[in-house]
Amino acid sequence: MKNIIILLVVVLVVVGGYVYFNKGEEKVPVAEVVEDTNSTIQNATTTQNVKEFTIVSWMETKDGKMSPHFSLAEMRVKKGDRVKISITNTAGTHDFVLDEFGVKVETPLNQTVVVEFTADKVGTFEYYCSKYNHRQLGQKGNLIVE
Ligand SMILES: [Cu+2]
Repeated sequence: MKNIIILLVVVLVVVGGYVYFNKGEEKVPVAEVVEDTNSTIQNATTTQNVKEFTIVSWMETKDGKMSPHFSLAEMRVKKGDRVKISITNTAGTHDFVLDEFGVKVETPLNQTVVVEFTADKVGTFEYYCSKYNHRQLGQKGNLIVE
């Protein structure tokens, strides 16, 4: 009789623990996957490095002269890397163009636009702003794929 009671208690603890554990597990939110500079994307066929860059574009006026800028003059990656660029326009009218990789995005004021592509060819490629004469005024930089 004593043994049966002990057995019942054990069963209750085990079942109770199991139910409690499952309940607890349901409450845990699914973790978001955050990629950092050196993380990798694993897919069915390849493992790809992700290179992340952050660029600010803005406009200054000095002595009545417009001076448009990108905050980054150079980005260096390896062939095959997945390139992720976040562009934030903090002043003026700008876009972001990288012809060789088919990138051309508007960058509305005070918004962050993310472009993503695979650097599938080696070389030095100029990115620039195509608004007005910004490119000629120096709003450009180089993506170097090694
Ligand atoms: Cu511009």
